[in-house]
Amino acid sequence: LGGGEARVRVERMFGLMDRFLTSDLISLQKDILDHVEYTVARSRFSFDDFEAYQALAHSVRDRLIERWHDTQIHFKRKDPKRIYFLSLEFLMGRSLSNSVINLGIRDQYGDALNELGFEFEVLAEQEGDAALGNGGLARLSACQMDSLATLDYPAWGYGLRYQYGLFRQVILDGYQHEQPDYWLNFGNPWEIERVHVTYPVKFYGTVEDENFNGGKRKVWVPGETVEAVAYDNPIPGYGTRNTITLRLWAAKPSDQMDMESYNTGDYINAVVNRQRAETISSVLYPDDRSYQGKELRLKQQYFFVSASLQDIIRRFKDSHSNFDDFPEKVALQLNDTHPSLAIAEVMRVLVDEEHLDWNKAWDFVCKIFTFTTHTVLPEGLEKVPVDLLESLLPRHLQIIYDINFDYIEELKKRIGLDYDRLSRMSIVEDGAVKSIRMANLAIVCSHTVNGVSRVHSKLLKTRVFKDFYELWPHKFHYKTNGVTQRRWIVVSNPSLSALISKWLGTEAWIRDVDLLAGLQEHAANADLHEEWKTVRKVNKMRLAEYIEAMSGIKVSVNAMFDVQIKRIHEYKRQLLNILGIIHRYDCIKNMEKSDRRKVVPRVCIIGGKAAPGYEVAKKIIKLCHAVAEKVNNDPDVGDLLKLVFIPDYNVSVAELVIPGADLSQHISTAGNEASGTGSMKLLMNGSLLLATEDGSTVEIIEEIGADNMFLFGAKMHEVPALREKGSAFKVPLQFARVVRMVRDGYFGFQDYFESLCDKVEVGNDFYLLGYDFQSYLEAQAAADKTFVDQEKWTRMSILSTAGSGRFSSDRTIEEYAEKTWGIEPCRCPF
Ligand code: B1N
Repeated sequence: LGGGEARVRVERMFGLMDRFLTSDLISLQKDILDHVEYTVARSRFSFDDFEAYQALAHSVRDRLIERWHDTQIHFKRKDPKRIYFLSLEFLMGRSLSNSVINLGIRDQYGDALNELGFEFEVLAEQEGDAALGNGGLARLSACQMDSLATLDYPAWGYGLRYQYGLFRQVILDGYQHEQPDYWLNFGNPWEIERVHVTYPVKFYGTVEDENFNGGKRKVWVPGETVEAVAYDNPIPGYGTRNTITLRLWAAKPSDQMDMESYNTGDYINAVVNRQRAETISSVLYPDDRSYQGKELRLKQQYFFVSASLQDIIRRFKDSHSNFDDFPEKVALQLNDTHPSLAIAEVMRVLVDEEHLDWNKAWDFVCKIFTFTTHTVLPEGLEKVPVDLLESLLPRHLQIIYDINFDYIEELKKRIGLDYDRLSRMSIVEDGAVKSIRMANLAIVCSHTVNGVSRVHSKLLKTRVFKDFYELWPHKFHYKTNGVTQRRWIVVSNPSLSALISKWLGTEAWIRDVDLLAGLQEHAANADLHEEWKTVRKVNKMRLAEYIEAMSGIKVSVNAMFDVQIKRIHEYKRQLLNILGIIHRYDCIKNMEKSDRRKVVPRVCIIGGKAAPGYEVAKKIIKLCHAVAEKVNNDPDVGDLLKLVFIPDYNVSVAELVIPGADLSQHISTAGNEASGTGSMKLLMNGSLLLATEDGSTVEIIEEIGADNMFLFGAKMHEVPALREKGSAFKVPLQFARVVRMVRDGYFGFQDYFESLCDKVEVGNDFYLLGYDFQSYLEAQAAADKTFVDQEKWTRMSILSTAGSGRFSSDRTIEEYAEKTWGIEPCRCPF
């Protein structure tokens, strides 16, 4: 084109593009209806709630995309140091409400829909959860993405786009059954498929020597190639234009796959075989503890790590002609050990493909990796069998061996020939099954190792990673977890949110959560008390409706709603809760009728999934149902006690349950919960905590005071000795009695529960239910007593919210940014 013609075209284009989508009533309505017609392809005169939701979601997505483009262009122009957050799990839940709130157009959408005859809340209910994770670790990643966006950090999240998220829990006759969560069935408006952002990921094959520059070098000749396709999920910040990327990878067959079979003419089989590639990203492993050394899991780990690193290095090379600035521009965060193959992969790419000198590459690795561990138990740490790694990733195994060799030589210089210690600290474990200790690899190669709460970090230093701490004390830190107040107050509890803003006189706490402390001065104000109680009651009514719709059980909102919601684990002690409920039931049954008036009515709510192969956890679920069956149908009990199991606990169920909880239980055996984040969400929402001094509860106590909650149980330092003692301490009679009731078949299913009862018998009671039972009952009694005094309860509730500021993921992320990653905000101009 001639110069003039080109200019006219460009001007014409800019003329058309020089506007952003506006969010006035008419524009929103027009956009929604356009999406009904052109995206969902329904007539604008005839569409249902789900179709309306889809259209609404697409109109929000358009607005997200604008900001997201601007942010990416801004990042590119500024070229700041970037943080890449690698995690195998993200538990995002729903996106609609969160997005419009962060974009600041929730009310506009509400009004626009009302005029069209729809209610925002009703349409929001149409959305399914994105459940690409198991529990706390995965939801933490999601909260941290929200904070990274809100605080304007140049961040990318990388993970896997599983086709099947965490299984759906269905309860039949009180037993858990698992059903696949094929969440993409109805499309996903919150992602953008990037058909052109694909990378080949290679597996298997051999390592060969190749002549190079007069010497030899190693080259990996892979045996199988799979294609990774990017799906981008824009993550909007609140009160900022910044919208960052969560990039999830899906596996697709590669054109390079099975060329051999095509050549030999076996066309049909070759096509069928191609489909196998997709299994890599097909399903999330539903077990959040035990590591089974399965090939598919390892393939998932390498698949997402390899694709992410190709993407990261490509982005770096786009604006840099050599690697000199690599550590100044790139920070790689390992969310637990799951992505730690990234270490070997960076070495391989830099040395084998970019031909950097080994020592230089190693120097980079040591500067860019940071590692956060979420585990307490040494047996929870991942170990990959060498045979498996050798067959799947032969070059990576060699690299890990080479790293280990250099490291052990260095170690010998530092600590001498203490072979026991050397072997404990080695990355390679020589045992019956020779394996790679992924945590050791991550610690050796990361410049910072973070725990997720102060006591967790202490356990890491004194027990789990003691040897490493003594060698490199400077590496060990902690960043106490946090949760985002945007989702956990503003989205899930709008009436509390409005109340807080009213009494603080500002909405600024939504970005600056420390301002919540301002509620303290009103904690005794009678007007606030009234409003606080009203909000809480309305939330309880909403929860009561849900309970009735789901289980047919009618509950009274005047009762105390006592909630325990989290994955089912022995160490989290849902069993202690159930045995406590049996005791309460037993007391009601045995008391004089006239005394029953004094009982504080309770609705005990338990929710959570058991890993499909975790028999004990599944028995706990069944026991809960068996006890509920008896208690809920006993006319002697009536409204004094109800037990409800909420099936299929997930993020959106949490959003409903948490605002309605009066009391919440966080009762793990001290020293077992690395942090715990559910407690923080409940605390923010004004629930009182009944808890052991474990994980982050210890820090919650510092913020709100021990007298503002109900604490009980053995302390962390007492637990090891108590376990040693075994049968030497006395178990209270009430405990023996409730266990006997279960054992004797009082709730039926005698044979089935026998092994569960064995687990808490004297001498066998690893999680110390018997030891803690007495003080547990006392804490429960204290909660009852306080509940009767509604003024005191309400004050404590207000002080819980007021004291929750420290547990925002904004604080966590700021600490990571400043102290661990060395990154700075990069705010997109409005
Ligand atoms: O991570 C949370 C903590 O608040 C919890 O205390 C902790 O239990 C949890 C393997 C895990 N630790 N380890 C896992 C998840 C998935 C998996 O495949 C382990 N999750 C935790 C956030 O720090």
